[in-house]
Amino acid sequence: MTARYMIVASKFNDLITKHLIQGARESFAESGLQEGDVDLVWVPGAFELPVAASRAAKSRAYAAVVCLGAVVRGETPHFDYVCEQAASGLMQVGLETGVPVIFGVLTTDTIEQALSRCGIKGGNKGRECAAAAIATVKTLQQIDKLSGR
Ligand code: INI
Repeated sequence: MTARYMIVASKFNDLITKHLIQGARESFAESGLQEGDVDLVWVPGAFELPVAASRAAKSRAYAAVVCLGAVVRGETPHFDYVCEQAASGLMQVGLETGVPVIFGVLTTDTIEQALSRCGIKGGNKGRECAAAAIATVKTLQQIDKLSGR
């Protein structure tokens, strides 16, 4: 059976996240996955990514969970709280469940910087994250094989 992947995307700054999703989907397709092998759900903002990633990982239905979002620095310290909690929450989910959780959250000072990382003006972080998900799943399979699990 082909491995299934989950994309969890943040609605906040969805102008950016839609492009990250597109990049991730293209990369999954180039690796031979069918559209039906990749599910997508939305959360309101990057702060909510960890709880959704946790639910997806604990379902055991997905080989990896790719989390996509864009946090753009404003005038308040909110930026730092959202970024730090999203990053540490996602790391925690990956370590607790053993399911690779990929951090595809752009953290930038300006929208222009985010645009240049979502494939509009430059590289696409979503694309990179899908490739990281597949590579990490393969590495874990290799470890299981080598260790005789
Ligand atoms: N969420 C983001 O994903 N990006 C942002 O830039 C952002 N800013 O700037 O505030 C943001 N905030 C919302 C946050 O993620 C939560 O959804 C909200 O605090 C409710 O928990």
